[in-house]
Order: sequence, then structure tokens, then C-alpha cells
Amino acid sequence: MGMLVEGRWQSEEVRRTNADGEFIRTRSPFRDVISKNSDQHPVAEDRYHLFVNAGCPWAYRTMLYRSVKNLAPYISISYTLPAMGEEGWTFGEKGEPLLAARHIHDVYTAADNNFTGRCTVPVLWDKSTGTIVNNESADIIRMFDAEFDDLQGVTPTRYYIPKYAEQIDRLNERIYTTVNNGVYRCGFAQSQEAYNQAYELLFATLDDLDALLRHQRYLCGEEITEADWRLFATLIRFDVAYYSQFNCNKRRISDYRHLWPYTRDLYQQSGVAETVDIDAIKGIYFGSRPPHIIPEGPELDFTAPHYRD
Ligand SMILES: N[C@@H](CCC(=O)N[C@@H](CS)C(=O)NCC(=O)O)C(=O)O
Repeated sequence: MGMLVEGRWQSEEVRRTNADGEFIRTRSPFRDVISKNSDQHPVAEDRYHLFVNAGCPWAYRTMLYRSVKNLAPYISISYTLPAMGEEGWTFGEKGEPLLAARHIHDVYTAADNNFTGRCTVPVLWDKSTGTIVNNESADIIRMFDAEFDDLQGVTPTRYYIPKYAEQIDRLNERIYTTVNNGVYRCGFAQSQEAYNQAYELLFATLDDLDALLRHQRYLCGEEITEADWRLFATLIRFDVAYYSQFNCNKRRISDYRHLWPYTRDLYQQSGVAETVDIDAIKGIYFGSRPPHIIPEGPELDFTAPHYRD
């Protein structure tokens, strides 16, 4: 995938690995926040917009929070086509309705016409100031979790639960490194050593989480927290894409005694199933790489009873 250089798209593939063949993820450049007390980006109805690709696990986190936190009436959304094109993520011929953008890079140059960097999803856009608030999913879900309660007039469920904050942070760190990003470290490794190491760490974490979930319903106990949703974004894609396309093939999630019913348990929570788009997941991982063949399977039933309550 290419990138913008001083506001111009350059299609040449940008190197993603270091000298040891390890996959390196770049940092997100837009890190402002929406908050009740902000002059720049205050909480307001119909002011913010998300640009996402429903196949992408990072963008998916924000789609999931928008749904489970009931924020759809306040935050509008545009979806790119799942597969990457010559100019990165694209909205197709007609473009998307908010900015008439045809590509995600048009959203970045609309915010900064001299922008240099990768054009990633998700993007959280402020319609009033005409700029990008933030393009880091970890920040965006925290805002969605905490900042919009007043607007809704109710106190919805919190997922970054203060009493579990330390535990969530610890889980997030290991799960991000070895699972969320770990599958990419397997899939994009450019050396056998880098792949082997990522693979070992990935399955060591999955095995430990499976053991943990034997004793408790969710990662921190009996309540769903941010750590569960962040893990779920990868688990729901695992058997469909990472197992085969990223060579994460020691075990499928559906082979795990506890992780598999746990995945179904989260899938069956209110507001979740409608955010899971299996065709988009296949589209992003298989449609973006030659030979662009979309597999028929696997057959997975996320609606089967989970027996975890
Ligand atoms: N740190 C970002 C990462 C987002 C990200 O890497 N998104 C991928 C799609 S799955 C992307 O847009 N990649 C395009 C690129 O790297 O140029 C986040 O979590 O929000």
C-alpha cells in the first residue's frame, strides 16, 4: 500500500518491516480528543463522523463501540470497499456522501492538504471544523466509552471500568502485542525467525487466555470490559482469515474449548452481530492480495448456544 507525500498519493509499496524482517506498525498522527470540556472538539449531536473499512480489526473496534454504546444516532459513518485498490482504501466510483471522497487519502488531504504519511482507517472526523480528530482506534473507543453519556441522558454500560483499569491495561498490552498485532506479525513477517517468534507468542497467549476463561466468563471476571472487545475484534476474524492467510495455523479459535464459546458469547451480546461483516473480512484479507480469490468457507456458527451464563 502506498502513502501520501506532501499531499500527493504515491502508489509504491512502503516498506513495513525492519532489517530483521519483523512487521512494524506506524504510529497514528492525529491524536486530539472529543470531550465535554473541549473548545476544539466538544461533545455534540451529529457533529462527528467515522470513516471505516468493516473488514479492518482496528476500524472494527470503533464500529463495535458505536453500536454497543448506542451512538449510531449521534455519529455518522462511511464504509470503504473492503479490498485495497491502487490508491489505498477506496469508496468506489461515486465516492462517499459526506466529503465526496473517493479514497481515504482524500479525507486526509481534506484535513491537511500537505499531509505526509500512511492513510489508515479508522478516521474520526469533525464535521464542524472540517478536520480529523483522531485516527487511533484505541483512543476513539475510550472517547466513545466515556464522553457521550450526557448526550444520551442515561448511564450506559462502561467498558473501561475503573476498578479493573490496571487489569485491562495489562491484558491490553499483552493481547495487542501478541494477538491483535501478533497475527499481522505472523502474516507480514519477512524472515522465518520473525514469523516463528510471532507464532509462538500468539499461541502462548491464546492458550493462556483459554485457560483463564475456563474459570471466568470474561477476561476480568463476570463483566465485559474493553479488554474483551479488543480481543473479540481479532477472534472473530481468526478462523475466517488469519488461520489461512496469515499462517496462524496451529489451532483455530473453534478448536479451543473456552475461547470458542467465549467468542460466541460476545457475538451474541446486543448490538454486536450486526457489526460483523464476514464478506468484508474475507474481502480485506483475500481481496487485497493476489490472486484475489475469496474462499467460500469456513462454516462457522456464531449463533450456536455458548452455555457461559
Ligand atoms: N493504529 C491504528 C492502525 C490502523 C491500521 O493499521 N489500519 C489498517 C487497516 S486494517 C490500514 O488502514 N492500513 C493502511 C496502511 O497501513 O497504509 C489504529 O488502531 O487505529
